[in-house]
Amino acid sequence: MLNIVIFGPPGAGKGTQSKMIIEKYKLMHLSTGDILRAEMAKKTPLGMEAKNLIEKGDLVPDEIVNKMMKKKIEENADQRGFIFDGFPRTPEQAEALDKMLAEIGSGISVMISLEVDEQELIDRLLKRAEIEGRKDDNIETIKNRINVYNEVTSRVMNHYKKTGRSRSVSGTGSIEEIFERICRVIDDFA
Ligand code: B4P
Repeated sequence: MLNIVIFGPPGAGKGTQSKMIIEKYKLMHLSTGDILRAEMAKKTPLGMEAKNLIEKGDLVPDEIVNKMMKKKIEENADQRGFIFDGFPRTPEQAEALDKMLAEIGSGISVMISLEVDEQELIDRLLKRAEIEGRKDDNIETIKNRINVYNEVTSRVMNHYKKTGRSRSVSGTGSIEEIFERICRVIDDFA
């Protein structure tokens, strides 16, 4: 299997690039943000629990997200591979993901971290707010999401650095240029 973690702060372009990666490499896209927003739209118990946390820019508890992802991985173990977008977001989630993949005889091929400076992240998310109207794309929540990334999520990098399977890519420039940089990394590990 080819299993990729696409990593980076909110607004780095994870979702944008994932859509292009799945087309080229025929992988399954697993975005915890998208799955949680779908649960919120259906007003399921999980969605109702996630709603307040997401709208404040806080993380949904590890046990909820891990359980949700374990189910998706088990149901789709016959895929060519996965792109994990927005997951793992804590070191605990990273360890849980290793176990989930080991259970289906697989593992992470590479973690790609998109590097974008903070002002550019804020500008992108405020622009998206005008287009999509996502409740968590307002300045107060964006700042909290960036803090959560700096305080908690950035520690996930160390997990993959230890295995030698992490690469940083500049996430600034045109979407196509960034995609080319990402493909070069994937082709090295595929
Ligand atoms: P996510 O949905 O993962 O939100 P995100 O970090 O903002 O990334 P997204 O993929 O949407 O944006 P992208 O960078 O592609 O998470 C939302 C919330 O869900 C979290 O805050 C948390 O509460 C919860 N959650 C999710 N996963 C969780 C987990 N594992 N554990 C706990 N809680 C979890 O793009 C942003 C914008 O930039 C877009 O408008 C795009 O068009 C634009 N853009 C992209 N590339 C560009 C470029 N090169 N130039 C200019 N603009 C660009």
